[in-house]
Amino acid sequence: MKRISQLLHYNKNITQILLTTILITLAACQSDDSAELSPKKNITTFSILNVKGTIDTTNKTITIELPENTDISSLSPEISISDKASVSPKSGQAQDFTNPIIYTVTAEDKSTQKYTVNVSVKPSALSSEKKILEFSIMEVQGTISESNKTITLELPENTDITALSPKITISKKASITPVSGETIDFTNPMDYIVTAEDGTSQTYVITVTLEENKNIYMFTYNNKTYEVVKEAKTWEEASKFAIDRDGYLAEINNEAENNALFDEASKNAGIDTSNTSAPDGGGASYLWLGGNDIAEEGSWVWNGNNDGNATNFWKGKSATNGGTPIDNLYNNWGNEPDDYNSNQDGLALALTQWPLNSGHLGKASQWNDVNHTNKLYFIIEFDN
Ligand SMILES: [Ca+2]
Ligand SMILES: [Ca+2]
Ligand SMILES: [Ca+2]
Repeated sequence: MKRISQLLHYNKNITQILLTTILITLAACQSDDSAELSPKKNITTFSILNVKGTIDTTNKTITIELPENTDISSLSPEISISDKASVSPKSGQAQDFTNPIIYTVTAEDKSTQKYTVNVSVKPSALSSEKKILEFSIMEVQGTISESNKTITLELPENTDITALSPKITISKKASITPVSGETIDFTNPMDYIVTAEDGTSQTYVITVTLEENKNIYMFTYNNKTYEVVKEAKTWEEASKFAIDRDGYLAEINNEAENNALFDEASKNAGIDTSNTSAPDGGGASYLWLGGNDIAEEGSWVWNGNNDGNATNFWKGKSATNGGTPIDNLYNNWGNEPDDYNSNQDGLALALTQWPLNSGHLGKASQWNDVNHTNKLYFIIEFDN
């Protein structure tokens, strides 16, 4: 009997142990079920155009700065999140990031976490470019030396250098003073200042020169400068041309000067005599000198700068017809002047005899009065 009761007691203990085991196991099973659903809901990486965002895990914000000039109105981020979580909007889905966007991560256990994503664009740096890229005047391109910061231009010889309007191209976002198109006096080299967007500046020096006139033959005699101008002009036009060059039509004061000018003009100046002939001077070739009797017939004056302030050197027609020098001043008229057809008022130095075929009226190096509206080459004299 005692053995039976012992056995029963034993059985009761086993039953208790079994029950306890089952309960524990059940409880354990229950707690294992809830542990399987993950609460994790982090964004672990967030990048746009390969630029990684900075994730603030405390404030749940993400900031990204994209390269300057990036269009942020439609960008597709690459997003990594916690295992078993999901994110909305999805990774790879294009968004307009003009304003902050909220991304919601949902954990496996359905709990959620919001992240605010702020995208900004790097401000474009201020340009330091300050170059003159092109500089032209009247379609002539200047030669730019970037190392010396100089620009040189050579313009046609008759250009008025005192009022020119350059066309200028400069670096983007830069400015220039004086501005393109402004009328400038280039008599002296001119400073142009280019200022970059960032405020730095540099100065270019522009030098404008005029082409040499290939029609001018220059020589010196007795320490004075002369020019033979191989452009056919009336006496007045020739005088104006001489004045514009700060000279005057040559005034011959003695035989040596006459010989020197004739020699240079006939031997060295390269004149094609057929281009400077006077029909009313026997068809011969001539060069204008500074004398005329325009103001008063028969009153010959040296007035090479045509200012009316003249030196009277001859009165009347040829010597054989009663003409006389004034104050013993030099002349080389020969048989002239004759005021042929009553309209010969300009003094010309003959390069050939006249008339051209016979020469019975005059010879090369002598003077003749011819119509002052003839178009002839001329000689300029300069006071040094
Ligand atoms: Ca002289
Ligand atoms: Ca005359
Ligand atoms: Ca004559």
